[in-house]
Amino acid sequence: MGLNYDISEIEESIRKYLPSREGFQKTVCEAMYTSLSSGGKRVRPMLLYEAYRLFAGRRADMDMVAPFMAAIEMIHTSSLIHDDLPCMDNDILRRGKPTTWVTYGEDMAVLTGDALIIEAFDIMSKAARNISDIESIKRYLQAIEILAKKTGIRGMIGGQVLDVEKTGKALAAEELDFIYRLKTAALLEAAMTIGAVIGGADEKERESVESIANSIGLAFQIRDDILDETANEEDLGKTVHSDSKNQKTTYVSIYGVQKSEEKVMELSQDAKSNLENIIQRRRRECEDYTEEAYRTLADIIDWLTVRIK
Ligand code: GRG
Repeated sequence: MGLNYDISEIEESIRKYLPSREGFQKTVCEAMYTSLSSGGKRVRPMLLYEAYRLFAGRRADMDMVAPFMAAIEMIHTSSLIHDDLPCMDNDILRRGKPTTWVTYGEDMAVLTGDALIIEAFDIMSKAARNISDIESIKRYLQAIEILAKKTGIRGMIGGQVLDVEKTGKALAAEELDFIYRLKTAALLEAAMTIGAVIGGADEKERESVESIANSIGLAFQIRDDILDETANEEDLGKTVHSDSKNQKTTYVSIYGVQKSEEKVMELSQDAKSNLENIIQRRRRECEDYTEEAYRTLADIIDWLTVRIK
């Protein structure tokens, strides 16, 4: 099953925030441009935007969230660049192209990843500076805080730390769960909660959205493990069997492909029914509620459940 979603507007808005490719630091600016323009499903900006629309309703305006959509894709891309480095997974193919370190060298790849993270925070803080009403500024600051938390040691980096330390070693179930929640689910949680916060979700709704994104994120990582085991390099656009090559314990290596498929289905089903629960009140009480974002989010969850790349 494919997803009928036009990502061209998302791509266009991300490109708008990239630095110009000139000056003595041109090499890294080019590597930032290349890594961000070379495909990718754009799942995180997509989820961010749809979660925003879910709560903003008819007031939804992409300009309100565009800086965050660009920022989260930059941070995600930085993590892929660093993850592919020889000192991490040592992979040579990503999004159907040679990895950043293969094209630009290890030194430039480290700097490109670093630059993307810093650029993301620059874009978000500038966006906060450009708005005048206090309520929106508060929401923007909360969004920046969420992204910092979900990227750093309490999020993606924290998960990667254990992942790296445990390479080649057996993992306890709680360690595998920790790695998946932090390394992968945290950034999807950031995407959806940032969208919800800027769209005007209250605290309880924000927490529910975070828990839905957590289920989507765990399902996403397990699906990633399945694809690493079963897909071919051409379809996937990245190195396959990377986990076994790097002696990684994964959900698939413990439970097998069949059980992993079932787990993905179960988590996606949970996410969809919890999503249905939280929008009941919106449907009843919010005058400008629109059904479209909910339907699109449900379609995205279905698509991610069976994605082939
Ligand atoms: C530099 C912020 C930063 C972190 C460094 C290397 C690292 C710490 C973390 C690695 C995190 C990581 C790569 C987790 C795996 C998540 C995952 C399944 C990524 C694949 O995402 P897709 O399928 O990729 O959305 P596309 O190419 O479609 O964007």
